[in-house]
Amino acid sequence: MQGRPQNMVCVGIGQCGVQALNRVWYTLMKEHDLNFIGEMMQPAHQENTSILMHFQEHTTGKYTPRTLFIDSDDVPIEVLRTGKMKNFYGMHAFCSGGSSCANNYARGRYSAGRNILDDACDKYRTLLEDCDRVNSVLKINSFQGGTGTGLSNTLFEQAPIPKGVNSVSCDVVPSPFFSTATTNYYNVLFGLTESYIQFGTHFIFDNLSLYKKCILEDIEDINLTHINDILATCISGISCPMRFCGLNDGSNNLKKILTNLVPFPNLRMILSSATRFGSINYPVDYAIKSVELTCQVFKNHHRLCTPKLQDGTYLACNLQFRGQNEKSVLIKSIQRMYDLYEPKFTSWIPTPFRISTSWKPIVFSNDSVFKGTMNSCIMMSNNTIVSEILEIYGRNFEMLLEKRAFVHWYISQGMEEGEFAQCKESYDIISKSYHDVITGTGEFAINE
Ligand SMILES: Nc1nc2c(ncn2[C@@H]2O[C@H](COP(=O)(O)OP(=O)(O)OP(=O)(O)O)[C@@H](O)[C@H]2O)c(=O)[nH]1
Ligand SMILES: [Mg+2]
Repeated sequence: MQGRPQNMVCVGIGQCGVQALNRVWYTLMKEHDLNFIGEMMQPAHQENTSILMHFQEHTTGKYTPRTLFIDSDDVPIEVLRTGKMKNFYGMHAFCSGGSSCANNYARGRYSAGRNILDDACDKYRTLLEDCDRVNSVLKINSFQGGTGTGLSNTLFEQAPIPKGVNSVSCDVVPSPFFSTATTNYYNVLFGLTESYIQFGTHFIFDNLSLYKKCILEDIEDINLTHINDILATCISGISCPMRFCGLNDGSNNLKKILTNLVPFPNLRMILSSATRFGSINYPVDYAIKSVELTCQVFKNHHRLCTPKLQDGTYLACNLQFRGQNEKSVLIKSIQRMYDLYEPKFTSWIPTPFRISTSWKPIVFSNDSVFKGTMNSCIMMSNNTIVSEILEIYGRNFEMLLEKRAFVHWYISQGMEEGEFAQCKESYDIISKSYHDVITGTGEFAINE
């Protein structure tokens, strides 16, 4: 990284957002060789200013994360406030209230969430002001509870992302086949439609796929920390090519990655797949051939979100190689993968691949079951198969709404009934964009 370093601010909202972001910081701490009080362990080894992307440097020589953890419920925040990382974060990194939003978007937007909104806005604005050159805002939340959806939407409405700043929303969405709450489908539609206006790109994950990925990595007694470690690797990986650039990749920046992934403004949901986290059964120093790595990441079972990518059409694809990989071989690897698997790519984007490399292999904190590997690959792709889950969410929302099931809980927190229909209308526009690109109709019609 050259010149003035660019800064990224990370915000976790709701229990899922808070816990997943915590694991992201474990990863970043390890990547930048910091200890639990934010001191660099071997300063001589830190050869550039890349650390300033995620950390603020103090005259004492310590580094504090540019981050904010927000939850209307005090419990997940209290765990961090009193835990191992308490001195790492500092007290201004936390914002919590007295009660959860009980899986109700309206509580996050209009009632319980409001109690901590001012504090959250102030702390978020201060974070931005403390940046030397803010380049991006990244938020993590689940689209299932009331805080991650309702409070998140209000926060970024009150304190919008500054103009020109990249915005990435990392969303844990409900699996279409397994749900942890009956009101999920209201929350996901309300959360997504507003967040779509506020954030430029949405990276979509779901816990069922992450769970299956843990099984594939031979993890036993899988829990949320394992799932969050996989999430954390992918999320911290978004800024990795900028912090640990590959050969000839000095000009890597987030804008380039996002620009290449989003061909039309409404098609901005990104699906990820990843391979090789280094579970117990693999020797840590075993590097597999780049061609094998590239082929693996295109297989359905390495995806981190429910839709099967091979059933859809890829619009664009960013392959991020980490660790020991040689760029000249990577291009041949993609060609080989193409010949073997023939993934469907749209014909009207002639060069759909973007490769980014990072010399830093993926690492995990010492307490993780994952051990890291010599080389790995994360694929971020824009694929029309997203329409499959969008349709399921839309249908489930309609089914609930037809009977007005659970609606009274939302109304009792200050929501107007008309907001349900408005939300569905906005949602249908997003959903239709994906449908149109598949069928070649609407604004994507070729011969209209
Ligand atoms: N990946 C992951 N998912 C989580 C975690 N904690 C909760 N979830 C999932 O997130 C969904 C519920 O969202 P939460 O984040 O708990 O909800 P919230 O935003 O706190 O909202 P309220 O609790 O309703 O105020 C459920 O599907 C959980 O399984 C976590 O640490 N990691
Ligand atoms: Mg909660």
